[in-house]
Amino acid sequence: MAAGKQKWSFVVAANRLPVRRVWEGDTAQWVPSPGGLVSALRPVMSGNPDAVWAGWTGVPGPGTEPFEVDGFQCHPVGVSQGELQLFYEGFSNATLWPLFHDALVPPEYHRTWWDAYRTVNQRYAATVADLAAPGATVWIHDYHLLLVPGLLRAARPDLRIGFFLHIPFPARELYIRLPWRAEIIDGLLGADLIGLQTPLGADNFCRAVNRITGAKTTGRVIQHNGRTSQAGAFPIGIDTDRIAGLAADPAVQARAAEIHETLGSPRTVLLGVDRLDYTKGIEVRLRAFRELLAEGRLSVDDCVLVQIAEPSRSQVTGYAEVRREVEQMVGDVNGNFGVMGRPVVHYLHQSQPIEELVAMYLIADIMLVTPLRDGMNLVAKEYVASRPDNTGVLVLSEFTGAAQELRTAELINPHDIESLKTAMEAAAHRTGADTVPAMRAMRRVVRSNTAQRWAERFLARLEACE
Ligand code: GDG
Repeated sequence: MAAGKQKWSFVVAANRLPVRRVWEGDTAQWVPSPGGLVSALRPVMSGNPDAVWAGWTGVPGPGTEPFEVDGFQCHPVGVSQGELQLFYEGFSNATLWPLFHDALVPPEYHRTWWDAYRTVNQRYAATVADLAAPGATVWIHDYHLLLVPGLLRAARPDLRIGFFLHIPFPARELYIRLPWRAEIIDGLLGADLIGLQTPLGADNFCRAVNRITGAKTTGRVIQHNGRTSQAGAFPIGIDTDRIAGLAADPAVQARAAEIHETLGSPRTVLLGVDRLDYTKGIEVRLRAFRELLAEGRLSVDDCVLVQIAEPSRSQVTGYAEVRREVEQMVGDVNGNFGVMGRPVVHYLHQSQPIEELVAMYLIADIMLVTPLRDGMNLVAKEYVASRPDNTGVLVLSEFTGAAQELRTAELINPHDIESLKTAMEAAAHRTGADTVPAMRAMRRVVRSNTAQRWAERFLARLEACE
């Protein structure tokens, strides 16, 4: 059978395929993308002759022929340059992303963006409808594809459809600002199971459904239009073995020692690792650090802050501004407190290989995870998984999904700078041994809820849906 005509009993749809294009000289090849979703789905997808992944390649243009990478069957969905601006940068990242993150920047509502969003969602739904075998299981991911479950249900009532939202679902009062709130709820209710990162996300979703459709929801079971859907909390994990394996790798440990020396072998290393995004609270931690230095509560003689800010969505409203703000603050701290040849903040606006990130996790005495809002935050979990000696302090925002699980972190409210400063100062004065019980408890959590377990739990619940 030609690959394009094959029908599959398990179909995943996400904005991006699980691969990225890597160039070596003039030749390009596809390699598996790093990241939680790819690791989570590897056991059920890689080498499975009945599973296919539909998504965009990352290169604008029409969909190309299906291909295989590392055992993943990939079915490209085309997204044009114009759609990229309206559907991806526009509706997905300048309407839904800010609205679902508590409107930290004002969401923009444009009918042309919505039209493109609907068109691209229709294309995904048609692609999946064509790929799925009778009675197949389909798992759709994230805020780019909120309409797909409903469109797919209309075309293929025989399918078992799951949906997982990686970002928060906002409070009903915020959600109802969306001009297309009813269409989106209808889209999601095409799924048998709607997974959210946290119980709060699941409850917010049910309240929005109730307000918009009048549907009865009992214990997160929703009856609507003669169908039953369920919502549930499925906190995502990381590939713990992979991260722990890197942390135990002698080459990564040697690199960690090298970085520590390059930084001037400070007594305390504070670290932030984030996509450069206004939700991540990067400027909040820099401000707290600056004030602690100014007040003499931390000293440049023994403290260094490293901030990795992976470039992200530079074309989208709000991102250039947060970059300017962060970089201004880095310049300000270094200008005021740095010593010749020894900056106090080391800032990299560059993507780093995962080995380099783990080397940094290994030398970080204090990990700063201070988002104003975050669905989960995998960096917090990666840090914990990279601490085999059970030391280190995780300063963690209450407004992350991870805070629901990592209860022994130093939980802070990023809007309350004094509480953040107190937590950072206290962390800097703790000895390694003091930090062991809290870290050990977090390591148990991260080990028990891996990305693979998350996928198993979601899929088991989906299979159990009536
Ligand atoms: C969304 C939700 C949810 C970061 N910099 C580099 C790099 N990273 C990797 C980290 C981590 C991942 O990217 C970031 O994951 P987060 O969870 O922290 O954040 P989002 O990208 O916003 O992810 C979030 C997640 O989906 C999963 O459901 O937790 O709430 O917003 O794995 O290590 N990786 C590499 N170089 C970098 O410079 N290789």
